[in-house]
Amino acid sequence: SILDAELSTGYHFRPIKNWINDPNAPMYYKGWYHLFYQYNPKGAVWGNIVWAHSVSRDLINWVALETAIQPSIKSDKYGCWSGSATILRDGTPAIMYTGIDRADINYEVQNIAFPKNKSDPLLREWVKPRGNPIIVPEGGINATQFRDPTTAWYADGHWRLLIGALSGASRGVAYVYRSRDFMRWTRVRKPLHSAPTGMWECPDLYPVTADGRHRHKGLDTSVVSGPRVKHVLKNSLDLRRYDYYTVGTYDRKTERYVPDNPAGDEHHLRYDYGNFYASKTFYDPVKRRRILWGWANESDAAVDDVAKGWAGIQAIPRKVWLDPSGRQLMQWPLEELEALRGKRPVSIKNRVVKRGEHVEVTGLRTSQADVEVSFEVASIDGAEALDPALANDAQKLCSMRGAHVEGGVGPFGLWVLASSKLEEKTAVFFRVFKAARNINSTNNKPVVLMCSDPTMSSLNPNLYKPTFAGFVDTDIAKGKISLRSLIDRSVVESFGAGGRTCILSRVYPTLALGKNARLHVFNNGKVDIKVSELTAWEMKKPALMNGA
Ligand code: DQQ
Repeated sequence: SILDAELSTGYHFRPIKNWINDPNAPMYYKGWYHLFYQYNPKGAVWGNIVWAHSVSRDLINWVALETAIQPSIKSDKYGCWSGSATILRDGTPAIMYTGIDRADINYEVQNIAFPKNKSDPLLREWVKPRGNPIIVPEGGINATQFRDPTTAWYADGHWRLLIGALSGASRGVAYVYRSRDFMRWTRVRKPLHSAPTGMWECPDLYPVTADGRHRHKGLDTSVVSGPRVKHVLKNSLDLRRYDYYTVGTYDRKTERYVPDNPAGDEHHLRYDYGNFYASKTFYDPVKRRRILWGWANESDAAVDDVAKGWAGIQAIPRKVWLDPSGRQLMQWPLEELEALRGKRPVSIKNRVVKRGEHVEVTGLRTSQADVEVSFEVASIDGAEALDPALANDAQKLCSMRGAHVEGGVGPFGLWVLASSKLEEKTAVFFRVFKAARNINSTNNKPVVLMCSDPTMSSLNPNLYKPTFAGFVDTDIAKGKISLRSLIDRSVVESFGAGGRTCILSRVYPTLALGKNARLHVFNNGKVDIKVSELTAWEMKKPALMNGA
């Protein structure tokens, strides 16, 4: 229907039809970026999983190729689940993935595949050598919760990789496997790390540098030590459906990982506080950066997905690096995306937004837009007190104090995908609390909350409209905070404070579509705020955007 077309994302990667989920084996090879992903060739719901494959020269325009990996051997007969690519020392890319080899239960084994023709930069055809599966669950491992091999790293004559698992009823585990030849793998007895969080899907372990001068540079996964090298361990929590990470130290002698913050596993730093799951990074040798891909599911009803014929998108690929504080990562949409910005941005400068006021940004279409705004807060004296019981529960705090609940300093931010009479609008905003003790702060720093509140996003009553929120580790007492939102019809992907806190929401307006979608700056706090600068660009569609 017309409505479906109006909700189809334009510059976020998505399939033309059918279901997609996890990004798999992202890599760069001979001039091309490769993205594989979990795909159901038969419908818009999860099932019949194969690896679809698209390639790009610029990470913006994508060309769909034929299915790369599909059930064809005994050890992947019932599904080709998630996995990763490793570029071997002679330049050959290898893919390791989880195969399901039984019809009755999800019995999980790990398989390997190689390109049929290494000189084809598009890597169209993949072959599964004899000897698969190459890793099977043994030694008491729960075979139904044993999947998603990572990119391997090489040191001291050995390759290592991780496999996500569940131990007992509730312990998430990342097992280390080692190999000399990439074919015969042995498990290291003690896992790399574990925590009482439930199953760890799609683990990811990679180095980052704390060296101030090279901070933005990514490191190849095999860089395991060196001056100021830290590691990030990310896990996808099956129970809670989000990706969390810690920053810590990896010791290749003991094959253990220790988070810097002893409470790290409970503190739940997240890549994204919204709809973002089963993500994976890779090292881009061309621009020497680490790139993060993540899947955003639909949040309409499954019947709507079947009706519109497709479900699932990939978030805009993000560059990730370590914040100078060393406490967390920073994320920013790849600079390549800026090529899609229209030629005539609209901008606003030094505009005070008073208590209860909202200012419409006119002069462009904002159903597909990129908006960057910096706010100034003259004083935080009028900030609300933070209820200590909610001091570490951003989501609850935001669901109780949504965009319409007047505060002291904030809520202020953007209404995106707003209808002309504002019956529909998605609020992306900040709310400032008086200095208090919370995840990011000792008593002497004001607490900043970032929210994405979709409760008013649609008049359609049959939608899941969760409020998403995270705290922002920034010093608002300095008086400034920035926000960037990528709006793409049914996606609002936002980056707070230069990429310290990110939130992706899926929304399904019924009125705020196409040219009827409006953009406003709002302030529902008691204290005036100032938009020091806002720039909004219409976003063009990439010339080629082909999922399968
Ligand atoms: N999706 C894959 C699994 C993975 C899960 C199956 C995460 O390999 O654990 O489609 O979304």
